[in-house]
Amino acid sequence: MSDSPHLSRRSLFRRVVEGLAGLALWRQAQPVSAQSVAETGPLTARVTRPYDAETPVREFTSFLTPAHRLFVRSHFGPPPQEALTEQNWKLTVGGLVERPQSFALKALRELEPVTVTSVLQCSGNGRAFHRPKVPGVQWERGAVGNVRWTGARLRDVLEGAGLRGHARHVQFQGADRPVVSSVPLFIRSIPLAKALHPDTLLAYEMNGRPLPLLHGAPLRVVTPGWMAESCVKWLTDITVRSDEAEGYYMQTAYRMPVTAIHPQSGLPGTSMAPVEAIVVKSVIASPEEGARVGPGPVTIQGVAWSGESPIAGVEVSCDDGQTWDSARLVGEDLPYAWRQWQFVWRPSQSGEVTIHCRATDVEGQVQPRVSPWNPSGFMWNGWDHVTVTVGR
Ligand SMILES: Nc1nc2c(c(=O)[nH]1)N[C@H]1C(S)=C(S)[C@@H](COP(=O)(O)O)O[C@H]1N2
Ligand SMILES: [Mo]
Repeated sequence: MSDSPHLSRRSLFRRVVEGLAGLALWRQAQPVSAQSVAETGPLTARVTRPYDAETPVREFTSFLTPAHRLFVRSHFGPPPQEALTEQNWKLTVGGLVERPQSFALKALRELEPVTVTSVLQCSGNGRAFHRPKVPGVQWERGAVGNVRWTGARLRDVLEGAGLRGHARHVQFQGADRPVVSSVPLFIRSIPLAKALHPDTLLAYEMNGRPLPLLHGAPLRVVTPGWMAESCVKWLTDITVRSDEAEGYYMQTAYRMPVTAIHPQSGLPGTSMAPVEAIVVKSVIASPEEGARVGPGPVTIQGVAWSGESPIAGVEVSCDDGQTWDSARLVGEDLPYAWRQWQFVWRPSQSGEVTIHCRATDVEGQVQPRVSPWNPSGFMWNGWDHVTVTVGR
């Protein structure tokens, strides 16, 4: 494919350009100059320290999201570089295993490599659209991307260490640390079934190149089809446990009410479950909000995804959801990846028009007009829309 020798000149050039852009982003991501990324970078910054930034949706006209265009999110920012060098970094596997062990990156690269293309999406993507408003990073539509990950199977590492009988959850910790030591570490766990799934990876590459620092170099967890909070970056410790990880980031944060709740009712007695699978969702990448289009045919395009379930269809409405037309699903169709779609619209009148889209997956889940409200503003998947002006 892109590694074919016939393309080598062009792809080499592209790699150099992307590499430089990545390097610039990586350098600017150091706390001192995060501000300049906010002003000049290809992403829209939401928080500058640590650097949290989302992808402008016009980038979602391509199947893969390049590393330097992928949204960036972390609680404390990347660890110091020294912690991640070849000499200093290692992965430790312990807890309920027969043979606790540690790995250099080279040893992990010697295990059978697996490549999986999957959506990475922050649970807070779309938080800005919940009403009443919810505090937290005000992500709009771009805290998501589609990436080709390569790494070792987590299962191969766990089986190599030998699971003990009461192993039920697998806990992850990275090398990043809060500025103040009283703040809890970002520690997460996933149930054993997901950890042993052959598509769950310890990834060292994205889109065919080593992970950049901002995205978790040298190693991160990738749980295809699940929300990005399980995808722990700068991974250093795997601990097999009989129960879920303790601490704020597993027991308090990233949990959702199991039943719908009313914003005023509060939470007493509501049972809360960890966010896991991604829910069905689509966005319009083109035309952009506020664009002038037509008056001839207009190609509306975007992407749709639904965690562990394939997309069955995407529909478009130009009359506020009264009538819907089916879009055409195009491009690559891979499990866990997003699906591109297109619809050729022939506007019947000029002036302002709001275009909506909604996706359905093969399980029959349909993107709702508005997502259920929840106190952390997670998992927004309401119909997407852009308002355009038809005419000259
Ligand atoms: N070590 C570590 N891993 C982490 C986080 C973090 O703060 N520390 N943040 C998580 C969250 S909230 C998200 S949305 C994703 C973002 O991944 P990205 O920056 O590669 O897009 O990383 C996850 N992994
Ligand atoms: Mo997130």
